[in-house]
Parts: sequence; C-alpha cells; structure tokens
Amino acid sequence: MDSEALQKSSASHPKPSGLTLQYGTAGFRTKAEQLDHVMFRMGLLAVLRSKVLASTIGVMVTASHNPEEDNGVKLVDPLGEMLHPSWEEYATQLANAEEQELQTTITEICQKAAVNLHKDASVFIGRDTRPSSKKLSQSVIDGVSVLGGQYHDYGLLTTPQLHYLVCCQNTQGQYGKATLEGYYEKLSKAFTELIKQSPISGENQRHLKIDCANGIGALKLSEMKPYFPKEMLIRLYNDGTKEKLNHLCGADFVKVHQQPPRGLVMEPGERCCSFDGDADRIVYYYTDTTGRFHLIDGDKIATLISVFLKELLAKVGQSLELAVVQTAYANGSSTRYLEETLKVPVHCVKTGVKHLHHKAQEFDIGVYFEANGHGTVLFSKAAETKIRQLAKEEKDDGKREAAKVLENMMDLINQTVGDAISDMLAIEAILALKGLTVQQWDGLYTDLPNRLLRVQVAERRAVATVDAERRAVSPPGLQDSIDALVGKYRAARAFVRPSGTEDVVRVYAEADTQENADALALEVSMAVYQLAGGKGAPPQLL
Ligand code: 16G
Ligand code: ZN
Repeated sequence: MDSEALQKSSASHPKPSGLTLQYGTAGFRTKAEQLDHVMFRMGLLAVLRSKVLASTIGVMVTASHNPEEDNGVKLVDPLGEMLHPSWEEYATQLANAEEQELQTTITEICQKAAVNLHKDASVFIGRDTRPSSKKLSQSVIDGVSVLGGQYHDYGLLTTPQLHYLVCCQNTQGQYGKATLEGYYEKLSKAFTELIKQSPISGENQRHLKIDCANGIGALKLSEMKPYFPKEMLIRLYNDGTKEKLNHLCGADFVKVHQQPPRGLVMEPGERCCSFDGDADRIVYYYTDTTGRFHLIDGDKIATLISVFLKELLAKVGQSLELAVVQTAYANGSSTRYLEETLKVPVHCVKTGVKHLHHKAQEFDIGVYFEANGHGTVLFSKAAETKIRQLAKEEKDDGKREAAKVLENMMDLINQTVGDAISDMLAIEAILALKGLTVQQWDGLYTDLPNRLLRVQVAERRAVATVDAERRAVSPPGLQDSIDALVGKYRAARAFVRPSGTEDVVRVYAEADTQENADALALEVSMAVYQLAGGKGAPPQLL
C-alpha cells in the first residue's frame, strides 16, 4: 500500500469530522453531499474484498426509491449477492475512520480478513441517474485506483444489471455474457421463446404501461426495446425527461400510498406497472370499471409465479421442492393462499433482500418476494441441471415441452437479485401463457386491508424483535400490549420493527376492514410511542 498516495487521495475526499454512518440493510444511504468520503472508501473496501476472494466485486451508486437529493452505495459479492454480512462491519469501520486513522483501519481489516495486498483486484462500477451519482462514482474509482485495483465503469445501470454483470464475470460467462448486450440478449431470447408457446403469439399484442419512477429503468428499457418480440408493446411513463426521480411516482410511492403514480392515465382494466428508482422493484396495478384502484404487490407476484411453477412441475413429473420466502409484511391472505390452497411451504424471514435470498437458496426452487415488490426465483444447481437435461432428452412430448418452459423461465429470471425488467417479462410471459387478465390474476385471493405507520422514537434500537420480526422482546410490555390490541379485531395481525434504513420504528397492522386495520395500526403506534420513548408529535394516520 502506497501510504503517501492513499493519504493524498483521501484528502481530496475528506470525511466531515464527527460524521458516523452505518452500512444498513442496503448499504450506506443518506444525503448525497455527505457521501463523497464513503464512496472513496467503498472503492478501497471493494479492492480488499476482491483481493481476498480473487473475484470481481461490484459497487453500485444508488439510493433506490429514496428522494433525488439522497444517494447511497452498496457492494455486490461475486455471485451477484449482497455483500456478506461479515464485511458490513468493515464497511462501517472504514466509512467512519477519521482521516488520520484511515491507514491503520485498512491494515486492521486486512489482518482480520486475511487480505493479501499483493493480490490483483477487479471492481465493476454502476450508477443510477441521480444528478450526484456521476461524481460519486468517480470517487469510488479514485478509491479503487489508489489501491491499484482494476475497474470497469459501466456508467448508468440498473442495480440488477450490475449484479448480473458481476455474476457473469465471476462464472466465466456461465451465467451469461458480462455485457449489457449479453443481458438484453439472454432475457429477450428466453422471453421470445416463452411467448412463442403462448396463444397470443403472432397476431395479438400485449400492451403494458410502465411508470419508470423518472429513473434508470426508462433508459434501460428504451435500450432493450429493439430486442423485444413485436407482440410486446410497452409504453414508458415518468421517463425522467420532465420530473424528479421517485417524486409522486415509482413502485414505492404506489405501494405505500396505494394510488397510481402521477403522469400515468389508466383505462379500466389496463395492465400497468411501476419500477422503483434503480429498477430492482416492481408492482402492478389497474383500475376497474368503477374507477377503483387495485394494487398487485410483491405477494401477489410471488403467488402468480408459484402457481405457474407448481403447474409446470406437475407436468414435468419431477418432485423438485418448491418453497416461497416472505417477510412479516406479507399480506396474511397471500400466506394463507400459498399454504392452504396451493400447498406450497412458506417461510418467513427478516426484512431485507439478503435474508430472503439466503433462505431461498435452501430449496430446489425458492421464490422470494417482499410485499414492496423486490423479489426473484432461485434454482439450485441440481434443479437447473435436471431441468436442462429434461428439456433436451425427455422422450415424452408433454413433459419435454413443460421442461423447456421451465428452462426458459430460469433463463428469464435474474437469479442474482430482484430485477424489475426481468420480473416484468416473467410476469408478462406467465399471463400470456396462462391466458390470464390482470383482473383474474388479482382475483387469486383478496388482500386483507392493512396499514403501515412510522413512529419517531428517541432510540429506535429500544425496540428489539425475534421470530423474523414478528414479536417484540423489548421494551418490556410492548408485545403484551400488541397482543391485547390485536385480540380486539377480526382476522387481525400486527408487528413492530426498527427500520434498517431510517431513524423510525415501523408498525404494520392488518384486519378484516380498512377502518379496523387503521385503528389497530394507530393503537399499536401509540403503544410504541408510550413504551419505547416516542419523540415529537404522537403518531397519526397519514
Ligand atoms: C432496503 C431493502 C429492502 C427492505 C427495506 C426495508 C435491500 C436491497 N433493500 O430498501 O429489501 O424492504 O430496506 O426498509 O435489501 P426499512 O428497514 O427502512 O423498513
Ligand atoms: Zn430499489
């Protein structure tokens, strides 16, 4: 390590003294102007991680669905997974080291994590469309360069594209070509194959309106358009040419407010969807003939995919184990439908993609989705080999065709992380193959009315949870209060958890009617406010 060069380079990305930040659920995230030093240092960390694993590491500059003024950064591990939790602590240490401690902090990390500084390093970098992202990604490059790492700056990318590229690079092309064309070709080929087998092939068109949250999704979908089969007619809204990123639009806005994004006019029954700012989340929706808005969230996406996969597996005649992974936010009706009607095992884990992804890896086929629309499907190596073999060699025509559909689904789904583009194509293919309208899909089950609230407290860590965040163990008495409140309503459920991205405690409640869900959410919020050191004005319904 060239100490002098490091010191000099770091001095041009100075850390505001006293500022401490935490590598949270999805990396660092805060106001863009506080992040220059963090970016530089994540460049350093990516080099160390790359050296120790002898693999390419990804660095994505984005703050996803958060306001345009924010930014963030997260590291991507070799197979496209989130940074391993054991390194999150190093990330936090490095980001918070004062200028004069930087060198020793690096040395300490190298010792603890057995990094050999003489090894090569390679880093892939991507960024979203925020005005601050370009400069911040240059700071990442400065960090990578000063430790002698090689880098490839892909410029503007969706988050899932970076995950894909990293995975392709580290599997020597087995997962696909490590280029954007490779990504577009892989997905569109699988999608075209699937559509060919559907009744709409040839003449019928598929219309879809897409709200791109004024973010990167618009750019990348435009690039991908020429690769789509001619039946697929997409129209992009909120493409970033007029309005601000994520402002009154995008998947998070639509999910949280349960209303359509600004700038998208819907005819009754028209299928529409929203991406978030970095295109790793998607939700669908439509209005019915009475003008009522219907949201189809991540739970219903997981259910549609599970129905489809379960039918295919039955046709293929293989006993591959299919399971669904959700979080406590999953609507109770979805869990019930999956377990009782579809008879697919459901597992609940803590909020955050890394937890869902990890759990889903335990099964032959693991479908995971957060209610907010982040999710994908993972196929184990053994399942993949079996499916590819059947698609090629199975003598029975029906079974072989079903295996081919499975094979194409496997290639269409971005298995490295939830991907709005890939999920959207998978959903469109399933709807086409099954001949389902958006209303029929929505009709699989009826969501229980629910409400999400946030409570300001002096210290959010005063609330601690167990059982995949479904029960609070501190402060004392809180869970008893929640149980008593839930007991007052029918079909009710509620839980509280400290946010991993904001300084608040989140409260979720569901019940038989919207009024009851609202009332329960508010009562539970009051309990949190009183027992966990509420600050500011008492909680209110939004
Ligand atoms: C992050 C997570 C998302 C989770 C959300 C919860 C990733 C890539 N993203 O955005 O999965 O739903 O945090 O936020 O892991 P909260 O802890 O503030 O409720
Ligand atoms: Zn996102």
